[in-house]
Amino acid sequence: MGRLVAVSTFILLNIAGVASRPATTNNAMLDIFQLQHQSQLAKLLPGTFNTTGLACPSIRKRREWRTLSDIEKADYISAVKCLQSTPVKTPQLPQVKSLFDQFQAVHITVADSVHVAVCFHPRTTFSCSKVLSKGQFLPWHRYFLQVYEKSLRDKCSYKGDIPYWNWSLDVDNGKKFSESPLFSADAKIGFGGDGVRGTYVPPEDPTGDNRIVSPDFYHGCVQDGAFAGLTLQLGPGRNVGPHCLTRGLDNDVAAATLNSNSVAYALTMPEFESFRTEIEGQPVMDGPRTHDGGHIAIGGEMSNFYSSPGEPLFYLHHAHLDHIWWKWQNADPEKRMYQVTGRTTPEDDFRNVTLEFPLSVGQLDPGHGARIGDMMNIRQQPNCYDYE
Ligand SMILES: *[C@@H]1O[C@H](CO)[C@@H](O)[C@H](O)[C@H]1NC(C)=O
Ligand SMILES: *[C@@H]1O[C@H](CO)[C@@H](O)[C@H](O)[C@H]1NC(C)=O
Ligand SMILES: *[C@@H]1O[C@H](CO)[C@@H](O)[C@H](O)[C@H]1NC(C)=O
Ligand SMILES: [Cu+2]
Repeated sequence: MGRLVAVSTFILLNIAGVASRPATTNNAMLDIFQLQHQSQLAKLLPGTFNTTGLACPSIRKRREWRTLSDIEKADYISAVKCLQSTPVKTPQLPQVKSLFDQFQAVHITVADSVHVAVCFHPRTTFSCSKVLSKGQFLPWHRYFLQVYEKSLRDKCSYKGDIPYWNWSLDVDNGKKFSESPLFSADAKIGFGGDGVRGTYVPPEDPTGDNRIVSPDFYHGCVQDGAFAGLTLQLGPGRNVGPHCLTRGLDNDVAAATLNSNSVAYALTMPEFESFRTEIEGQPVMDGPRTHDGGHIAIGGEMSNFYSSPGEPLFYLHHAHLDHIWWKWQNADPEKRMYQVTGRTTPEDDFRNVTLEFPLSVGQLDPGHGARIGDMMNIRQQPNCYDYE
């Protein structure tokens, strides 16, 4: 039950007391702090969409994983494997070897700007009482997922959409999360199961810079399913160096955070401000909620604040969060469709985000970018998708 108490790895504030282990030699810290600063990001964003609000020629439908046929599941998984072997011309970080790595690298680069603002970094100047999450969290991930979906289609001939994972189906009525069909060991249509104990030792993180909490979150390498033997170049945290995809499933965290009641409760929030914090979880909330609960329940790479997109399930988890946000928007579209709030930075002179606020996905969409306003209505351009 340790992961439900106070502070999770996903938003970890204080690393003191983590068991010491020999440092792994192939890991070196990346110094990317400069890039994370919002004013730097703004400079990288000359372009935005000019079609926002126009009607869509057609609207694609994202579907729940288990409603896909076995052929559709296999197509999705082979497209992801194709991303994992597609080279990139302009790597976001020098260690990037594939387009799949590139997505992870971009998330590592911007995580401090798009997730919670936390006082963990030794070079930050604001005080630890300013632990507040950022308004761009949901819109940024909406953009990131669409860029991922476009890469699957444009570079890997995928014809479908990103599936979403309604994990409530796996935890309601006393079911065990670890028995979800998504963790199937099938090499064509399964994402594989828990990490195998004794196959992985997480790197040391004495300063807490990488937010690797405890070896308990890293049971070991995933050794079955379609991603058995996957080698990641980035992570965990901002460490770099080849390592396996890790997991550490936790049924208790899943049961507590991913059930239908938790989602229904979030949907009762009257304002974007309370909705987004209820979804995102710690450290604004006193314990994990659906967003961080899903990250923590899968554990391993997925539980890491920076490097979580190294976990192929990241995209299905975030698609469902996007789905829930869309449900919330649609419950009162007049008021909620374009409602955004939340700090832009943790400093005292913060602004709330506005619809003009820039979102960057770095080298995944160089010289371009989106504004929050471009991402609000998924049934209009430039988005053109919906959920069923
Ligand atoms: C958007 O910009 C592109 C070029 O940047 C241009 O070709 C296109 O016509 C513009 N569309 C609209 C609706 O203004
Ligand atoms: C997810 O599944 C639960 C449990 O069956 C269901 O109640 C809920 O409506 C589903 N969520 C969405 C957003 O479709
Ligand atoms: C930001 O938005 C919140 C929630 O709507 C509001 O209470 C607060 O006054 C706003 N702060 C600033 C600086 O605009
Ligand atoms: Cu994220």
